[in-house]
Amino acid sequence: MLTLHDYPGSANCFKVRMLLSQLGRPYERVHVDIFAGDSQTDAYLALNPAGRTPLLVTEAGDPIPESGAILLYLAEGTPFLPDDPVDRAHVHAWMFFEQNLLEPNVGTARFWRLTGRDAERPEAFARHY
Ligand SMILES: N[C@@H](CCC(=O)N[C@@H](CS)C(=O)NCC(=O)O)C(=O)O
Repeated sequence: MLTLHDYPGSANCFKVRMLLSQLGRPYERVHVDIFAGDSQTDAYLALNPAGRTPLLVTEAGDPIPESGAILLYLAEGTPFLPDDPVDRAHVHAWMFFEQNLLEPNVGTARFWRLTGRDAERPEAFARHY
């Protein structure tokens, strides 16, 4: 079975959970408490040297870090990743846009709000361009 190493407040993890749900793929969810250091243990860093969530481990035991790489892996062979090169480029364009503009702004603010740390991070809620 697929295993998703996941932090609930993470927008990057949320994207992966959404696609798994859309695809109806069963998976085991492992809660990584990043504020308790779970993502910095030797065992976790052996799977993802960047020490970040999400991390997907395939049925064959291969670890895949980075939400975009995970989404592309899961979407392969499904209507979420079309074969036509232009259609596929549009999927990639949206994914780059999301990581460059949405994630650092909306995703980050969501993260600090959901983790109850928003008062410590006013810069995350300042106007961004
Ligand atoms: N580009 C990465 C970003 C991953 C990332 O920044 N994850 C955050 C949660 S949203 C994390 O695990 N932070 C823990 C830390 O920085 O120690 C992705 O899309 O997966």
